[in-house]
Amino acid sequence: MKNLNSFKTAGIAAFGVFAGTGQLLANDNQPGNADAKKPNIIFILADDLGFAEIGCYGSDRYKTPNIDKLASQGLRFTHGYATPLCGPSRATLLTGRYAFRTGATNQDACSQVFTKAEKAIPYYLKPAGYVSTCIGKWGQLPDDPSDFSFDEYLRFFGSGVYWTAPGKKENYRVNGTDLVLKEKEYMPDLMHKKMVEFLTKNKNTPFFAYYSMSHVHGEIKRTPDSKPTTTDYYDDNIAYMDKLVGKLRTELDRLKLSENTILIFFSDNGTAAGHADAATIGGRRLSGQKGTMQEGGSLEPLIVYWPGVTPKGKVCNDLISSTDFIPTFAEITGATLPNDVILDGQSFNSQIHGEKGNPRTSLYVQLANNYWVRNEGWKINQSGELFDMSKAPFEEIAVAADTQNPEAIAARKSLQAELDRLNPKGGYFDKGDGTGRHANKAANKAAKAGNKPANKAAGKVGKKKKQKE
Ligand SMILES: [Ca+2]
Repeated sequence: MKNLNSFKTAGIAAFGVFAGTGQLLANDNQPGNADAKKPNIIFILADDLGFAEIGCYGSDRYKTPNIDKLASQGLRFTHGYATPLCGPSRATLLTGRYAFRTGATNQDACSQVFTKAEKAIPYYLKPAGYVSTCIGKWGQLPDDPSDFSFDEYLRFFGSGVYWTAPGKKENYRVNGTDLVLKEKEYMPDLMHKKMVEFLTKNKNTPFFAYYSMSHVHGEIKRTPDSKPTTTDYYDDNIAYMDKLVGKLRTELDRLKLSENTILIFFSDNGTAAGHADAATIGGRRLSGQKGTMQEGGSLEPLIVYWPGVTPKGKVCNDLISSTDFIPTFAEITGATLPNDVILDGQSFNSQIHGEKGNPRTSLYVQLANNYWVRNEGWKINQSGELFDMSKAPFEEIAVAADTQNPEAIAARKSLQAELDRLNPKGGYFDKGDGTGRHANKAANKAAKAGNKPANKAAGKVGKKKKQKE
């Protein structure tokens, strides 16, 4: 575990090494115990929140006491990965399938190619007796959460919705009814209220809640707690997000739901460019940021707390992909997964139970036609470029094509074999502008008019209106 050793030598206490105990913890909620009440799952998904913006991950600047507490009680992962941009990330996470299979290769493709023919997490949990809700962001994805098997929802449109304003009313939708956010109403507080309603109504039924936060996606605005003298609202937004996690836990306690509820905290992609330099650990920022193919784009905070099950305050360095949630949830809930659909994840239920399990040996991430596979120490991309990850997540060192290092040669061979096995080129080909943001409709239109292949025309198109991410 070369890269993990580097964490230790860097003196970052946040990166402890978790040695699996192999001990099966006694708990009535063990999967397979037919007499046990099935656990609830609350999946908190922050937006654009990076790895280096959480206290327990070693953030120099930001304080997140409630999320840190969750980690100190539960299990904290140091190698949890998502797709580096909002829409494609959510499509991958919710379906458990890579973009070359679903077509969700860029933001626009998420609404144009990715369809409700793809099945999302609640589709699999429903037959296992779970009711589900989606609260918050559904931006970039097509249709409504109800089209992806959520029983109920509150969704807003776009990203980073906080306040309505006279010149810019914020719309949202609750179970098919369109509403307008009132003046002085704060969307994150409204979402919290909706979550409490859902928990109260379903306290006696196993539930899955996808809590898709507005924080900390831009445009960053003041929070209800911001002081009149505050000038940096970003710090306030991270603090408010953390406060909402604490408020949720207070409500779970009040409703006596805490003991049988699995709380998961994750983010959809790394820190946005404007905030990446401030997101440091031990004075160093991560390589890359949101929208890039470096660690700063995809490495996320991932914390799982299941009272009585997750080992207390442990750290797990196994590679975890956002595609892994579906098989993990299936194992926990007893849900059946189909044989005729390729799901890319693998369960980490064993690690959640404090066992060694069968950790991933490699992990895949894709955005547009850029992709990579990495293992503990090395990473290879779509062009066959190899990177030494021993100094990741801060540095990714390019390895010369003619390297004679036997470790590098072996890594190149095994990682390339994994890419060949996945065969991304055999699936959907991204026809966007290469950034993962745009489908570049203008280029496609021009290509059609000029009878040229869209991919060749794409390079000749000028600046397009920037879409909200
Ligand atoms: Ca995002």
